[in-house]
Amino acid sequence: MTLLNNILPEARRGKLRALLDKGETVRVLEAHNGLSGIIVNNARVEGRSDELSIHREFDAIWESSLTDSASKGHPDIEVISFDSRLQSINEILAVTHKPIIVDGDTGGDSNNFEYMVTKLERAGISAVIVEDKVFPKRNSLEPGVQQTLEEPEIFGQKIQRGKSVQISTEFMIIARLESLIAGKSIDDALDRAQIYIQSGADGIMIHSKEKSPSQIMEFAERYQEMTLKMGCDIPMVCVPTTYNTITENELRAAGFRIIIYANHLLRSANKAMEEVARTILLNQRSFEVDPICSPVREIFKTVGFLDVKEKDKFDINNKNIPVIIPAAGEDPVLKTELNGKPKSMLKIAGKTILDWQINTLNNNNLTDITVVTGYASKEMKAEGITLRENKNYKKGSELNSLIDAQEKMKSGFIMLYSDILLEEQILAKLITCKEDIVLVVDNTMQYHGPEISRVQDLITSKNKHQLTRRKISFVCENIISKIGSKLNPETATHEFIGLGKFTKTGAEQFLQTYEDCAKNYQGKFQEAKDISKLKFTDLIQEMIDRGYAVHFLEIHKGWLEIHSKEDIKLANHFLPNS
Ligand code: SPV
Ligand code: MG
Repeated sequence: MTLLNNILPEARRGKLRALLDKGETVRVLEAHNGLSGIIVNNARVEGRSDELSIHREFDAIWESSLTDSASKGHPDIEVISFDSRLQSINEILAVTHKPIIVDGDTGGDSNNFEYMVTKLERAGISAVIVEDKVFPKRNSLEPGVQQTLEEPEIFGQKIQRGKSVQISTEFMIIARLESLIAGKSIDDALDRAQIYIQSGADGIMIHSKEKSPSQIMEFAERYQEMTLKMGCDIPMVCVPTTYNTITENELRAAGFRIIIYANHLLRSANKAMEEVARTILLNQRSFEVDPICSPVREIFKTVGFLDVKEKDKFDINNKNIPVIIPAAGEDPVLKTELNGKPKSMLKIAGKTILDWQINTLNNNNLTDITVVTGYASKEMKAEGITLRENKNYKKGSELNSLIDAQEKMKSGFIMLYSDILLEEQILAKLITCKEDIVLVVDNTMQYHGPEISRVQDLITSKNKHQLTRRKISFVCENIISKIGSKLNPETATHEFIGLGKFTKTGAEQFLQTYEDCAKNYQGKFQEAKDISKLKFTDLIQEMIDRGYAVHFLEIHKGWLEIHSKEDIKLANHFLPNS
């Protein structure tokens, strides 16, 4: 259900009359449930056709008895109860804002019809079309069906009774002439039209199942002469299902004011569904039907699920902190393995690094993921993420890519390097940390010593690390005093794993420090040879130097980084093949 089309009954009901009063010809399309209602409501074509600029929409929705019954698997013989019809009508009302014309069938007897009018008017329906057949009617389109017409005086009284119970001046009761369907003459139809107008009908619908529009056109001409003589202007309605080569302009010229396409969304859906069912049976899989199916995401968009996803991000209970993965750089070491692709696209145990990361993040309910691309950005592919391109990735470092996504930082964020794989519990722990800036660091080096074979981002804990067996503390002492790749491994206490969390305040402090450095400094800065090459760890060190508290979350193993062929081998060994 989309909330975007929400409208109150009072605001919708009068829209049909207003259009007619403005002299517009009202174009109407059938809907039989909420989804088809949204489609009618939102459909539009814009652009140029035959040198003319066009903007077209449907003006109103037809709630058809044929398609409502058919979508419930029933014939159109008034066997679907009014309550069930009302259920479908309510579904459509809930997701649309355009005026709705309800197909009231025969309306039952006059008492039944009074209840129908009351309920429809209260719900915000603009008009009901009621046909002059005897209950229970048969659909009008099938040849060889016996059609029994009501006595015109009795039907006229039904219209009067309906008009007598409506409260607003906006609601319309349109009388539908079935003379031509029942094989009677145009004269019969005109005589009936006169009686129905005198009974208070707000509109007259003439129905025909001929392939040619000639009957309808003759009726229209004579109807206009008749109403002119009667001194009234009662709009004429048509349903060009069988005589469908005639254009809207021609019908308009003939005096029709409401044109109803009465069943086309259900018929098209039926055809597509049959084809899809047969094609799956033939191929014993669904791949072949994809081109004739809407993508699931399109349905999500139509029914408002994507709006819900957006709103969830700002929900007070939401722990869905935006995640930024700077992944723009070109990897100099794994060139052969990558074959022109970004490192995130490297496959480990059957899945790309990025897909592993998305999986881990999603399993922690982190779904707002932005990946900043640069090198071979067109090759970066994954579902359920937002991609941003940092065109200047060659000039800066991963910090520039991170800053590129700064609009995602406003309410706090998580930063994850693009080449690390980690166990889910590490993120789960990080999410619960309350401090403004928390970096995840590994303490393995305290047991095995530093690795000299590779460049590591190291940290030194502010409080001297004690290698005692047991320790307890009620104040958070995990504060970083030094961070960088050039720290003395002998005095460093931990390795930074490339994962950190910033609250709203932490993000503000981070961005302010960055802006100040970028604006006011030049040349060598922290470990960077030039301020333009400032790395994430350099900026963090600068923040520490300026007095901001940068905390760490200590872990022991549970993560891997992919920097070399050996790392790939190790990761393939540890991760389950997917
Ligand atoms: C409907 O759509 O249910 C109609 C129009 O009443 S018709 O099916 O042509 O009778
Ligand atoms: Mg009908």
